[in-house]
Amino acid sequence: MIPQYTENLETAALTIQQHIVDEQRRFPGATGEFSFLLSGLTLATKKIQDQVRRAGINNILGEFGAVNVQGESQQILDVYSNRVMIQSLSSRKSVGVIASEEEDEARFLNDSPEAKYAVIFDPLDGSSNIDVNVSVGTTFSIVRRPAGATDDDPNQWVLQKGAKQIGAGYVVYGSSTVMVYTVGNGVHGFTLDPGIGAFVLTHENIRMPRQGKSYSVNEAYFDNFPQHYQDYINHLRSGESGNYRSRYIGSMVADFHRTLLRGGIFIYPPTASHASGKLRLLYEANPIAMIAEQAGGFATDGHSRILEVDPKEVHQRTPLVVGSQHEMELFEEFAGRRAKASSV
Ligand code: P6P
Repeated sequence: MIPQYTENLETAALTIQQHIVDEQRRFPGATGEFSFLLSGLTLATKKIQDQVRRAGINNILGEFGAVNVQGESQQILDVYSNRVMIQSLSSRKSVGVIASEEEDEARFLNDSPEAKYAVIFDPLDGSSNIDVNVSVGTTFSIVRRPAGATDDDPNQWVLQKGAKQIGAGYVVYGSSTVMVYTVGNGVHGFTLDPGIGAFVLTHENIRMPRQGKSYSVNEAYFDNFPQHYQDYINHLRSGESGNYRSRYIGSMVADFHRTLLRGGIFIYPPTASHASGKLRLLYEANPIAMIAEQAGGFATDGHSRILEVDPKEVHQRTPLVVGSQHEMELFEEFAGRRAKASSV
């Protein structure tokens, strides 16, 4: 019996622009500027995916020949993606401030009176994987200009707890290009339809399964993990909580997207080379944490809820433990055992 291909015309035709307009209605007094902001992000990521998909053809692979503020060698696509994000957001007068993994500091983008949002993003996370055709991603976080913010310090706009985000999301450039976003009303996924050049609704109201079947961590650093991380991972390996398998792509957005859809846990612990974790709080952990919680999961830095961490600087790093309720509750138990052990 050949399964009949049945296109669900209703959802396939619902574009992200239409969805955003519907969601916009949740913001009292919003005048369409938030929708226009989000459309800037969808436009930018369509341009980025166009280059990512042709990276080996259009001679855009490899190193740019500069080092970013993180001390990491910038890939040509990092620089391109950053420019595209800034260019798209520059035409959104509601965006007053941007911060980017590829920019040394947060900066003002528009000084228009309508400027009320800051957008914080990693234009191309995992870009070193592109040369070997592994999925990469873009992450973004949107916050409102806080009351009392002055017009001379962009950090006042961006250094806010993740709980203050009014929107967050990512695009994973994988076997297909999928944008996942939330504005606090559930999590929704859209797949780019190359035929019409639009993101169309394919994953409405995503819910993270209560328990998954995989854990995701770079086991090469296992011996450097804090003890309770090692004990937790050994427990998952033991089969006592189920037959877990290990899945690790080395591209946070891809590893998290699998965790969001299938459940399980993604962990980037403190390591010898990154004692505070490798991932950045503002534009990697925070958007991922908002998505996870909106989908019924949870995210911590190993001790505290990610969305309650008070940022001190734009490129601040953090450990990240994010996943399904079951795996996260189990991790808390192991963290608690460590806390008890260290207090004796
Ligand atoms: P490691 C990619 O470089 C990245 O920032 C994340 O996307 C990914 O989760 C992590 O680093 C991988 O780091 O140390 O496992 O190679």
